[in-house]
Amino acid sequence: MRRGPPRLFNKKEPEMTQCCIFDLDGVIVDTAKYHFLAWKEIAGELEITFTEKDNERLKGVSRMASLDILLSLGSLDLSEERKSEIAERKNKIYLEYIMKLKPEDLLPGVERFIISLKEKGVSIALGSASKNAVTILRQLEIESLFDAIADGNNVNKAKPDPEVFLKAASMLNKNSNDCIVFEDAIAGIEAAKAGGFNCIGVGNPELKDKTEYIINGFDDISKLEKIIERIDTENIKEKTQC
Ligand code: B16
Ligand code: MG
Repeated sequence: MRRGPPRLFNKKEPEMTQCCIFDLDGVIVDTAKYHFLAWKEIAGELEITFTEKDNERLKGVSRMASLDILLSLGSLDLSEERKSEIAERKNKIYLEYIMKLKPEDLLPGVERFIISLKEKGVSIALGSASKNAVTILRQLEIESLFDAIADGNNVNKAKPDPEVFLKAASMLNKNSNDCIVFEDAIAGIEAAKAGGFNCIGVGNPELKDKTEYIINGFDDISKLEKIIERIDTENIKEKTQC
């Protein structure tokens, strides 16, 4: 029988967290402001009013689904061909901002936290809706920290479908309940829950209705470790009750 508190991240103990899956925008770097600026420019061209509040609805949502939301704000119905052209143009504008990203743009504490997980033997994956994910990781100089990358290029279904997180877990040969997902968007939390993942909400107090675990950011590693210990304890309880 186990004695004392559970040891964190012990790979020999199957109940322990073995993999952490990170969303990109809003968790590793704030690219939402660049998505907003690019969509705002497109909205102006289409004579649609588009505010920062509207932009909240695009977080975690794929590019084409974001365009559909924008068009619905202006009650516009366009052909698929025209929509592809607009999405491509939006991406060109967005990439101009992205190519200026630097390691200093990483959100506070996240790189140090990922490194501390790796030192404990935890596998690290990306689970992002973005088709630009690898470009962004390269700009931030952290691509080599990731053992697997699931993004808009290797999944078909957008969050809140769990496909992107299931893909990340399967790339690492892990089950959902061996993994913790870090997410800032409601669609992302729903995706993680639908896939049976443990999930920690990052930086958005509105997520408290969606998940019991919320952090402001990655600065407080001891708080993070306490949450992960609670998740591991719950996993142990569940598995020993089966
Ligand atoms: P792209 P995440 C998401 O990133 C963004 O939150 C969302 O606003 C964006 O529409 C989506 O990526 C697709 O991005 O146009 O670069 O393919 O939060 O899933 O990392
Ligand atoms: Mg996000």
